[in-house]
Amino acid sequence: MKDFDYAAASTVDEAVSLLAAQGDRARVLAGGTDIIVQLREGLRSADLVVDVKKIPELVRYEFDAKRGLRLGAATSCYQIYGDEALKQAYPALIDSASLIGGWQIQGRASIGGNLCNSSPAADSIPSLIALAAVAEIAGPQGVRDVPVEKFCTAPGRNVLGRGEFLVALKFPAPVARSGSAYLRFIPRNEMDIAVVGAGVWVRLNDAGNKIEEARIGLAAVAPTPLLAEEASTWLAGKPTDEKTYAEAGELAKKIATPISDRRGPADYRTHLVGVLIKRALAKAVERAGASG
Ligand SMILES: Cc1cc2nc3c(=O)[nH]c(=O)nc-3n(C[C@@H](O)[C@@H](O)[C@H](O)COP(=O)(O)OP(=O)(O)OC[C@H]3O[C@@H](n4cnc5c(N)ncnc54)[C@H](O)[C@@H]3O)c2cc1C
Repeated sequence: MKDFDYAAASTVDEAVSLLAAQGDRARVLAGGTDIIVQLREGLRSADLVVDVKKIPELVRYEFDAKRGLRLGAATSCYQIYGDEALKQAYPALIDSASLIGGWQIQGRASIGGNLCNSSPAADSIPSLIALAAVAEIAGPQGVRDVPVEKFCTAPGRNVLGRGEFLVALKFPAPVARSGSAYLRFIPRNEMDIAVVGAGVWVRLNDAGNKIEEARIGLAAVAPTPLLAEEASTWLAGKPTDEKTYAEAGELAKKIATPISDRRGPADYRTHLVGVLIKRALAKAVERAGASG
């Protein structure tokens, strides 16, 4: 591994100054489960690595049922998945946090790092998209917000500019009769990269027999994770039944442009989009408390 300098920022401003001074020769370090591997294997290089875990607001989260969730970008998966209130409010997020790597990885890996690594197959991103999370970014020009579905721009690339870094992910407050779920397909039971990942959020009518609103996020079917807009909009007003879920899956397949690789050929991945959306919708609807 090539030598690099290490600095631990203790404030957001300090991190911005350190990052801005080094430009694209600086890298942020959160849990290190991607970046350390990438630096060691020469997939990325850096002259300076800026550790953001000493910035208090990066490693904590605040949840209020009326205001929503503010998740510090370097908060590790293990910090959130034991929280019953979060499990109730944002089950898709907890589904994702619980299956990233194994326990050892979850002790280090952050949801913010998973987003900033910007892999097309990242397991948290479909859930973040489905839950309408917004990325709060700090930089030399101040703070800006970017919806997660607009964050990734290409495999391993995102909207972060010189001196910018992710401070927090902000989630809207949970609403009544809503539910969410994340499912992925992998050839093994665990510790594998998603062949396809699907995150779903739904809000039901008072009777619990129709979907009023929905959002679907997809991973591993395009160069970046996607919001399946047409399928999401189409679901509004539809009954909570298998036919609806299957049709939404068919619509979402239209935006899938997967590659073929050793984990699966493109047509298989496209087929999986339909299967996973159907199952994730059924789970999200059940969690939302559907009737009948
Ligand atoms: C054995 C193993 C199994 C894994 N299994 C899975 C899996 O099942 N599913 C899955 O999705 N992933 C998996 N991963 C990858 C997963 O651990 C990472 O994507 C993790 O979530 C990244 O978080 P981190 O805190 O470790 O980030 P780091 O490695 O510290 O950083 C990741 C990237 O994001 C940048 N970055 C981090 N934080 C910020 C920030 N706040 N602002 C700006 N840039 C930032 C870094 O510079 C780096 O480029 C696995 C990794 C390993 C080693």
